[in-house]
Amino acid sequence: MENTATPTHCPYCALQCGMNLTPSPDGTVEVGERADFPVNRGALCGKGRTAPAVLSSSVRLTSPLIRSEDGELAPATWAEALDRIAGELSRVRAEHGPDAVGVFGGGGLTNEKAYTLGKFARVVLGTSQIDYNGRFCMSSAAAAGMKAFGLDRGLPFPLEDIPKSGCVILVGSNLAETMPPSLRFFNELRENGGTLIVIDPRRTRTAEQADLHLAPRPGTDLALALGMLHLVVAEGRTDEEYIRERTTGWEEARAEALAHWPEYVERITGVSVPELREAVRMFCEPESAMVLTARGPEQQSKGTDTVGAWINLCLATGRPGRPHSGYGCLTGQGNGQGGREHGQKADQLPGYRKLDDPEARRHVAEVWGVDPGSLPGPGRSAYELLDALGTDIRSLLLMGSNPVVSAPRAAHIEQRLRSLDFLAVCDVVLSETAALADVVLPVTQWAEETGTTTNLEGRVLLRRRAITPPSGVRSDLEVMHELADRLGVEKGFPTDPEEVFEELRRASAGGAADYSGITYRRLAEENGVFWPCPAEGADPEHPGTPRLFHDRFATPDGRARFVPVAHRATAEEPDEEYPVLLTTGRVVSQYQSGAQTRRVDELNAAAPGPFVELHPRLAARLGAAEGDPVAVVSRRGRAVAPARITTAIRPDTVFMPFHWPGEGRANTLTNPALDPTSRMPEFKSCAVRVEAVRG
Ligand SMILES: Nc1nc2c(c(=O)[nH]1)N[C@H]1C(S)=C(S)[C@@H](COP(=O)(O)OP(=O)(O)OC[C@H]3O[C@@H](n4cnc5c(=O)[nH]c(N)nc54)[C@H](O)[C@@H]3O)O[C@H]1N2
Ligand SMILES: Nc1nc2c(c(=O)[nH]1)N[C@H]1C(S)=C(S)[C@@H](COP(=O)(O)OP(=O)(O)OC[C@H]3O[C@@H](n4cnc5c(=O)[nH]c(N)nc54)[C@H](O)[C@@H]3O)O[C@H]1N2
Ligand code: SF4
Ligand SMILES: [Mo]
Repeated sequence: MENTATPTHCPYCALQCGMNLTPSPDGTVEVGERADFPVNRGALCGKGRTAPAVLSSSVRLTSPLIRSEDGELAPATWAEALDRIAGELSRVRAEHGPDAVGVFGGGGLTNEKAYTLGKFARVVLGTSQIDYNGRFCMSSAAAAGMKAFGLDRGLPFPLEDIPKSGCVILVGSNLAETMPPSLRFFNELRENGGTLIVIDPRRTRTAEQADLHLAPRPGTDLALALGMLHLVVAEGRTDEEYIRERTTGWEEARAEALAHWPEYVERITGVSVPELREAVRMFCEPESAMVLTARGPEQQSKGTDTVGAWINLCLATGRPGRPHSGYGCLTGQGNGQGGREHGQKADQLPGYRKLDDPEARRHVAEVWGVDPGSLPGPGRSAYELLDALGTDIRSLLLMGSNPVVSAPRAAHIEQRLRSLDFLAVCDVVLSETAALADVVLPVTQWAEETGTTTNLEGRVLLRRRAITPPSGVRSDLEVMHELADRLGVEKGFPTDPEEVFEELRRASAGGAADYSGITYRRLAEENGVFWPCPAEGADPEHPGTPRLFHDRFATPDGRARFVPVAHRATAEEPDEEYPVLLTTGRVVSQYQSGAQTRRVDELNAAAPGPFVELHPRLAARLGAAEGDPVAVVSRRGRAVAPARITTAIRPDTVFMPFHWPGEGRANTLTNPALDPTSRMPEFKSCAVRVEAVRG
């Protein structure tokens, strides 16, 4: 097996591009084109192409580390490290109760790992205090999708439907940088005569592809969507028959939209009435049209309502459930979709079941062989959990996230992590968060282990082991098996991913995200299967569900629900002291907290460090030239990075990527104000002051 090409998938983003991996005799791994996977047809971005560099990197962890008496992390044996973790977690639990032990997961973990982590927290630790970084990612879109459609699957259709649509509105997605191979679908859309509208405060590489680019002030997408809906009503462009047959709640939503006059919306957003009218015309005239949102409108303290407003626009014009039409969210992390379905979320059980639903508890408890009454209730959301570290949560087990760089108000979260009695981190490198741990466990990576992920289309995929891991590392599943064993639970934590998946199938059966008809064999043969895929006897096998909502929505009455929403301000509006808006995001050559991609020379050469993107007018006022260090100051802290001066950004806004720790850490500045429904922090806008740095 281990010297021929193995078909597998990229470790990074939610496209989950297919690739072939071939180990070379010199110990490196070659990435080959895998044309049979329809999402990327062989194309890869620079991150995917260079991903093997992290497998053999000199900074790869290959031995457990334990913090010694003198405060340094020193190599230790696996037995010492596991004993230490089990001992500390038991001690904290005995002294302070099970909820004093916290667990933090990640949307990059495979389905098998995410499932096992949720089960480990509830069955072995008995804690309610588990959540994960997906809360920082697409939780607002998930909450809005659940409200409107009764189901949250990022895209309700495959990406290949995009080129057949008449118009696509991309709201706050810079996919030319965040999912480069997906740009092909949008190029084909335009070749076919469809149009692309991009809504982003910056003229990004994605916006440059658009037929129409609207550049609202950060945090005002809710008003923008309401203004468009107002015009749809005023211009008689609603689909009355669809509204009558397939939806409920229109009257209230309509009334809210009518209260948002285009002129009022222009004042809030900075998008002119003629631009709004043009967007409405482009969206409404074709037979089919889509709205796709990403982090821009979602990472706001009103993200759920904002996505709700875009869904209302789609419903009023009769889009969801029709061919090449509807609303979708572009999920971000490698397993951002599957990672939110199988129980690492604070309020959730596998199969997208609710932890407070008695029937769900009964079903899952039976699969787990425990008493339903023994399962804890819902816990805190990610930011709230991190904020409680060192107070009532005394110890934390963390797997698949680097919050020292990626959490909002990061200096405070760093200090919370430092105040813990005990921190254990599983990672492949010594991330900034792992560097604070009492015990660090080195784990296997994507190419060294098998597992499934679910991409942004809801397509469940098989990632295959292609190479032998270095000696000294173990898989996350082995870690949980060993810890469960030491904590008195000998059964139920297998180390073989297929065995975990077989149990996940049963646990998810009958749930919204039903994987029971999916097997490793099918995934290998069919190149992925879309959920829901219930087991309907062996023959015929359920084909999976690439497209949702054709006949009915997943609500009790089968109708989609309009949600009445009204515009509101961001949690922190600019004032005299902090007159500028900061927004944050990504660049093409770094991934997330950078823990992995900052180890790759080629990527560092392309994106060496943080920067502050600002308009020439703002730069002139500061007297800052290109490359000069500028300080960005918010109520939470100060960050310094070189100026990058461009007319591509609004003069009232600055932008920073969040991939780096240290002086230029964007999250030193960000505001942890939470959306009341999704508990998503407001990464996309806070008030700042920009200062020149002299000398
Ligand atoms: N290269 C790279 N690719 C990635 C990742 C990465 O870190 N690096 N991460 C992956 C993950 S987990 C995710 S979640 C996705 C994220 O993918 P995207 O959502 O595309 O990424 P972002 O850069 O966070 O935000 C997108 C755009 O939102 C704009 N924006 C900022 N504020 C607002 C606003 O108020 N309204 C609107 N409409 N737009 C706004 C920003 O200017 C930015 O261009 O990318 C995935 N792919
Ligand atoms: N300002 C600002 N902040 C943001 C955002 C933003 O737009 N602006 N976006 C937010 C979003 S959308 C996201 S998704 C988060 C992401 O931010 P993080 O949660 O920090 O995500 P990563 O940097 O991917 O961290 C993953 C960590 O797990 C490790 N790892 C990788 N694979 C495995 C594995 O299989 N097992 C284990 N145990 N470890 C593994 C990696 O080495 C890395 O240290 O950041 C959020 N933070
Ligand atoms: S687009 Fe995403 S999945 Fe594809 S190669 Fe790049 S990082 Fe990997
Ligand atoms: Mo994300």
